[in-house]
Amino acid sequence: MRVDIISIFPEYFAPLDVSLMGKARERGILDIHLHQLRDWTQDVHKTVDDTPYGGGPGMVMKPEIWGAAVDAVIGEGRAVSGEDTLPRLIVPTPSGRPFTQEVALEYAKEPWLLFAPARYEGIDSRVVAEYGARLRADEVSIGDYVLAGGEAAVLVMVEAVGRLLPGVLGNARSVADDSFAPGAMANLLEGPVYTKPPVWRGHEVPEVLLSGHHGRIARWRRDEALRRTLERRPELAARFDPESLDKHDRRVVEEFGERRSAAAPEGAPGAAFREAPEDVAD
Ligand code: JAH
Repeated sequence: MRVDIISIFPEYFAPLDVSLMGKARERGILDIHLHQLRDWTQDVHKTVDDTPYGGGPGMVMKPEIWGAAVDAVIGEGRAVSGEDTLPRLIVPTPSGRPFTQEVALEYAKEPWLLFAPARYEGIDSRVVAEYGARLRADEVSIGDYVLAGGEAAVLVMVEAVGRLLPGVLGNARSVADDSFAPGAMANLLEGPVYTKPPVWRGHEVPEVLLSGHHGRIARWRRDEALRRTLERRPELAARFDPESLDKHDRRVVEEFGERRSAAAPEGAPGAAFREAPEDVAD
């Protein structure tokens, strides 16, 4: 996969030389091209921003600079990747569509991604309007918080997508077992994990994991994943597909609900939030 990143801080992406992403690049699975946005400015000050129309605080990134940069990168890549190849354009912004494991899987199928992280108050909205009509352009959010710029969000997305590319993870570790992966793990958090020693500072590893009984271990892990999801992410648990819950799963969900109602009566603070999972688990 080819990945281009246009930023006023290309040095921000040094972490992509490290660990799994560094290996993927050495192996040629991930071909990352960094570009300095200021290379496409025309003035001595290399200005990339201007005051917002309509007033208000902060500065907005100028459309002409981004237009020249994106055009140049598209032209450069087409020469390499083939005449009719266009990248998927991805612009991180807190007002974007949520970036999820599903989106990561979709991006992992693309031959070419072009990331455009902004600084200041963002990029003039006509840039996404322009490229949205010429290629697929997505404004995406990695979570409900505001960063100082889109670069950190690009690092997150490149890592989430990069680890899904064939040959990046060893065969031993399947992405199908990830939390949020479609199928058996859809909407399920992973449960607790342990390694040696069997007792550490008085904390024991759950006995079932030492039993060697693979069936019981798999069942215990699924119970823990269900309970943890109900506890920490009731809005995910509310989307458990009843079809994907077996009899034992349904009992785990039911018992969790009973313990909850016993601990705090209906109407207690937070009751609505807590009881969301019961809507579908019945
Ligand atoms: C902040 C440009 N979803 C996280 C996220 C993504 C991008 C930005 N902030 C948060 C951001 C300032 C300028 C983008």
